[in-house]
Amino acid sequence: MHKQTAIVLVLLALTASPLLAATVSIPDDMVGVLGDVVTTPISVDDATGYMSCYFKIAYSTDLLDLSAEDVRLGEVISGWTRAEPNIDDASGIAIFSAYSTSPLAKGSGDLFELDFHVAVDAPGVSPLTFVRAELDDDYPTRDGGSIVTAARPGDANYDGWVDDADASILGAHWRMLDGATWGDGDFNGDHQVTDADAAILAAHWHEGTPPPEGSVPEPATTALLAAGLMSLLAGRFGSMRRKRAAG
Ligand SMILES: [Ca+2]
Ligand SMILES: [Ca+2]
Repeated sequence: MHKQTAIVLVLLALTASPLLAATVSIPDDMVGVLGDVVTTPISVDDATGYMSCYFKIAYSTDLLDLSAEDVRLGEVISGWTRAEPNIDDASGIAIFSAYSTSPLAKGSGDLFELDFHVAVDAPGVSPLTFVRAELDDDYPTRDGGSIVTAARPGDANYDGWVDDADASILGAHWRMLDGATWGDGDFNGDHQVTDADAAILAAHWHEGTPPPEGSVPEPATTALLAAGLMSLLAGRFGSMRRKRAAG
């Protein structure tokens, strides 16, 4: 093949190929506290030039509840018109969309934010997946095989029971000051494992349902760890009191 012919063929192929598709995504592995709200962003890497978006997502209604007013426009499309969401509470399907009369000048960030209400007393895991996603007439790449875990405060290992196993996890990540997750012992979502998280764990000590026989720890270990946790907290609050008294 002549070099010129090859170049022409490559140019033709490039002209015929569609623009690189945008990617829409749901964060991986979110944790919602029982009885609380877990806000789920639906983000896009680049929706520049688009004038509408449409989403259909699936979730478990055993764990998560969503109403029309819980579907909010994200900052990327804050000026758009939101169509009334269609939420099927029986099957756990939510359909929502928005549109504008002018194309997006810049389009990276959150398109929507969904405020899921987590069940009060049903620890477990819900899938959260895209069934369909459209930007105008395009089908963006979908990055969202996500799950939402409904967890009891302090339950770092998600077994539905707050005990020394969770205290050990928290202890192992003690003073982790960056990038901490729920599974490390960060129960207040500040990405750090500190006394604030230890206080949450202590406040929910032995809440939930103990795991089946055989995985229950030795009482002595439990008492020892609980005592350690309490003295740690007492030390912390004691020093705060001393500082106040001194000042
Ligand atoms: Ca646990
Ligand atoms: Ca924390």
